[in-house]
Amino acid sequence: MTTPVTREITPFDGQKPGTSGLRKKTGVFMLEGYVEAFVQSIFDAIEGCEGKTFVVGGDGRYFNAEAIQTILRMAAANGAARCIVGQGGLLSTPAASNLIRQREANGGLILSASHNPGGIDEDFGLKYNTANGGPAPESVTGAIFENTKTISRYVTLETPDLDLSALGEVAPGDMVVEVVDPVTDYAALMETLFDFDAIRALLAGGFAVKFDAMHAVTGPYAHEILENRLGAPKGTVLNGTPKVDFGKGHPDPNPIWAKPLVDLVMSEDGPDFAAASDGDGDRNMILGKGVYVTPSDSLAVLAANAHLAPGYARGLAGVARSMPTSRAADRVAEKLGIGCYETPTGWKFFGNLLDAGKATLCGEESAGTGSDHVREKDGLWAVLLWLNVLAVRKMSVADILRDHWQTFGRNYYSRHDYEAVETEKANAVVEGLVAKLDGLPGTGVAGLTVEEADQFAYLDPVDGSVSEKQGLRVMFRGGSRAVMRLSGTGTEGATIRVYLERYVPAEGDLEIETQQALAEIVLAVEELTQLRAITGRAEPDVMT
Ligand code: VG1
Ligand code: CO
Repeated sequence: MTTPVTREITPFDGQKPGTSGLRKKTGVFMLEGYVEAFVQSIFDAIEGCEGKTFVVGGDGRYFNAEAIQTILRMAAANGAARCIVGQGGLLSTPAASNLIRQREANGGLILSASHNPGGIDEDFGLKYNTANGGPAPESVTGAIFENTKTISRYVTLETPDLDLSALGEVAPGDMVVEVVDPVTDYAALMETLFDFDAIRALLAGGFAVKFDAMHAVTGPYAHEILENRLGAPKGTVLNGTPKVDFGKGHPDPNPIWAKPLVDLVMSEDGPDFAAASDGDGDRNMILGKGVYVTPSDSLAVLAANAHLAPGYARGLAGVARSMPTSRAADRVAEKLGIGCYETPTGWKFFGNLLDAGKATLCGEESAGTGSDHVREKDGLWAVLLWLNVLAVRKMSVADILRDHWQTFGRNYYSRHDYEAVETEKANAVVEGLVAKLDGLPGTGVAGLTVEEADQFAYLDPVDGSVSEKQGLRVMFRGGSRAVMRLSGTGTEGATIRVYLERYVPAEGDLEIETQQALAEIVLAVEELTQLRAITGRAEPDVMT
């Protein structure tokens, strides 16, 4: 039946979008009516679907295929004109962002819980992106959440599942579903930004590369771009076939979850360059022979070298980073004489800066880097920009890093995560520090002196909107800093993130082991927050 039917429904608690859309245990998303309640709340928040075009796709995790069918039926019943869907329901987050922009769609629904594990007992997620290709801003996610509290009906069709395995158009009701190759348009965009000939020559000269797709969505993209178009040998892409459970791993490109790749580059005969991406393809980890590049350093190095790639040859308008990201990029922006912006965590805050032409490159300490080519962070894009820079500078990754530090100084940096902490305890840690902030400036902690302490609030320079309570900052004399905030992407208890940074100028010691360089700040954080005492955790679960 292609006549829309209206079904009654009662609201679900907690359908509140977090840092990047709604994330819950897969079993929660599978509750009868759960996806429907959230999707109808989205459609109502954007004033309906009549005549609109949406891009729909996901990272291929468990329940991706079923949720897409639900969304397509509802979009058709709500009057949408067209949905552009990746073949097999697959689209990386940056590729979805690109399609929204290229096809001038009204928005997109992206199914992903990103770096969180997938499977029936793991995590699922859904987020809405607006017409600029970027994650919906807080005004929209707020309206969606308000709708979820009172939703009483949804509209759908009673049609069988569509076959999304073949390219072409199908029509459930009056809406056209266009199944597209998920890779083609994205790969074409990459060719406009980078010097593929130079990268091809680098690879042909024996420069060895490994890319770990972590059994997630970037596999097909990396096979096509790195192996087919750039001529890297077969086997360059590891774990390149997307699996619904990501091979039971955490598709999180960091030294913990991508340890085999890190071990490989640290070995005698390891590759010259290696990288990994996450579940939905928007994150990246960069490694060189013998070195791990922190995401904060990666942003700074890319900002300093982007002009070497054709797409950025005109130079950068500005650089933006999330507040917890190290201030290494700020030093580059200062030297280049370009704008520098500090935003709250989450890519949605970069959208206005990119749209207004204020920032060209953006980055987050959580392995996210991107540019104004789309409105999401982009894992493979970062890999290609690095390769382009390496092809032009003809230096090793380690030498490029060393050269960078010798020019700008080094921002030693690490993030310590305490995961699945009981919510009450996590709140007690945060509230304890909040209560102290005002009295901290001028006091001594674990041998350091506090210069400033505050709760970060962001005034968007483009639309004037204000976002408060975006993390606690303690700045120490000499340029060190500790930041603390609670994660907005977890699905179990609370995750406390502690971000540690220490600046050493170019003439100082640039070769200290990172955790050792930050040890004093760790002690200061404990003295200030009693985090480990309150949570009973002796160690962080993850250090990146
Ligand atoms: C985390 C990261 C943040 C990132 C977000 C979404 O958020 O810290 O930098 O933008 O994940 O990335 P939180 O609130 O857990 O710290 V992804 O690749 O999960 O879409
Ligand atoms: Co992601």
